[in-house]
Amino acid sequence: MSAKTLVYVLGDQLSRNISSLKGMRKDETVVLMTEVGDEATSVRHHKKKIAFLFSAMRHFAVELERAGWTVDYVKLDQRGNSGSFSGELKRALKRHKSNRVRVTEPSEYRVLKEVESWAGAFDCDVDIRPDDRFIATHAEFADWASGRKQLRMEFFYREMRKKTGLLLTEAGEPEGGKWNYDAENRKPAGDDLFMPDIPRFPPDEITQDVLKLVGKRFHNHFGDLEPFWFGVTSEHAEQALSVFIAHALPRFGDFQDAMLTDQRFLYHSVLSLYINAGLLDPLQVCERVAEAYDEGHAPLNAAEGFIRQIIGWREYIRGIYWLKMPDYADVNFFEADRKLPDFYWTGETEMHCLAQAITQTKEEAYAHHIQRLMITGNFAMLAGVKPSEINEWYHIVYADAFEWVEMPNTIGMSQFADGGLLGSKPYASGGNYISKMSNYCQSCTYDVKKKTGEGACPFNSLYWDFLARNEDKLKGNQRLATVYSSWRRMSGEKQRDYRETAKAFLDTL
Ligand code: FAD
Ligand code: DLZ
Ligand code: SF4
Repeated sequence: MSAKTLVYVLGDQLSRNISSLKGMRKDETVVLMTEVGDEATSVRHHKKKIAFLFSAMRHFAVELERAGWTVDYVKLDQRGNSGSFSGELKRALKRHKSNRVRVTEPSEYRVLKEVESWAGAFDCDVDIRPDDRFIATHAEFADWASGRKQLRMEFFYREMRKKTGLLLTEAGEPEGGKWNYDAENRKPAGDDLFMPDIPRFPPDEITQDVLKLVGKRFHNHFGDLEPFWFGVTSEHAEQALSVFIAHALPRFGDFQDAMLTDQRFLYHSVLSLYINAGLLDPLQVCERVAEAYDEGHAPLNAAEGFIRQIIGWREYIRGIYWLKMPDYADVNFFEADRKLPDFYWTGETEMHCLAQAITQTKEEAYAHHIQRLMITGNFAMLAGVKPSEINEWYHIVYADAFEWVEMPNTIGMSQFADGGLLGSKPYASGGNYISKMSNYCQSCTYDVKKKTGEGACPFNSLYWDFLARNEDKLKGNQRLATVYSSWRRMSGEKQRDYRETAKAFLDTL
């Protein structure tokens, strides 16, 4: 009998229908899964994220074995574990006397390059399969992008709606007559709203073993390991999806941009970690949401808003990553060079909005989109933090962070470090926006209404200082014409006050 093919399943490929397994015979295949130190420390991931992935990997291996596959699973503390994907492949090829590997294309550029080196390094056949869990292929995105002066998510999203048929009428028109209901998704939340709670899954024996391992090996990584409540199987993830659809989806749209003190999840789904690891299929998630709309359970602004995040933003972000890597990692449009302030690691700051977003990030490995974009991201851009520093922070701190999705969101969307490739203008705001969309300012030491001087909300002066500092680079941007004309109408004295207040604050960082 000839040697078996190794199917290498990576930690974010935990899907039963993963392309590397399609068409394979169980009696001719060994599924290889490995916990390797290099992946946990390529950036020093949040403890909860490592625990989530290791536990989900171990549960997935059991599920595959139950379905009749032979699985060779290498634990992190197993004797002889070399600590890298390549090292573990080399050992497994020898162990199974095999010279054939099949793998679904890695989601990350660095790992793809590693996989591409295997055929030469180990004298074996390497079959890299496309990842068909995404809606657009690399070629489709590149075709769509080629020849366009500007890339904009909205136009790509419409193509994805047409391709999937989601929320389209029988005539092929967008449900309700409009493609996008974003304008209806900006209600600030009142303190008195009833907030659904998200499901929490008590750690079983497998997870408890992983928690011990992670507590020991990665004790000096960022973040709290416990309480650990993430789901770790596709069954858990399905439950989380059902609870979201039943209780939170109907108001997801209205309060998508809202923030409230001590309300960490609001009406968000907290599904990104499951989708990114492969425990939920993104298209099926969207189909369930579209069904909820068809059945009259969720309004159109909620269903469309949610579906747009997945088949619009998530796909668009991935397209940009593969179109622009590896150069994308080094872009720095504003030539920003500030070190990341220490409080990003502790949450210890008088700025209540930042303290809230960072503390919950430390405890949950989660913050919702507006906290990432308009609090931690906005602050870093206004303060002139170096894009690579803030990029690494986002990669470390969130359970859903994989470079392909984290990097364009950070470097492109939140820092505008690509100079407008991904989005049309910087997401910069002063304290006004935060005060309108949250109740954070009510509990802050700073006064959001005060613009300059002692006690003034730092976002106010940083906002104008950022615009003034980068005027040469931004003045041609039509979407900023009004703010720049306000700046120019300000008296010289007022402009000076803003800039001096900003400087005094930045000097304290
Ligand atoms: P919901 O608000 O419930 O949204 C539903 C789903 O839509 C999410 O689960 C996610 O799959 C998808 N989605 C929403 N927005 C985006 C987006 N901009 N890009 C891609 N998918 C999106 N998302 C990640 O998955 N991993 C990251 O590492 C990541 N880093 C980010 C860094 C920054 C600076 C910013 C501004 C955003 C980042 N995002 C990232 C996007 C977004 O913030 C998260 O997907 C979202 O907060 C996850 O929470 P949720 O599941 O409750 O999302
Ligand atoms: C993020 C991560 C971590 C922390 N550990 C592992 C691991 O030990 N084994 C594994 O297969 N995958 C891990 N991952 C996810 C990989 O980094 C992810 O599969 C790649 O980024 C894909 O390119
Ligand atoms: Fe944040 Fe300023 Fe509001 Fe304080 S006053 S919470 S620093 S926006």
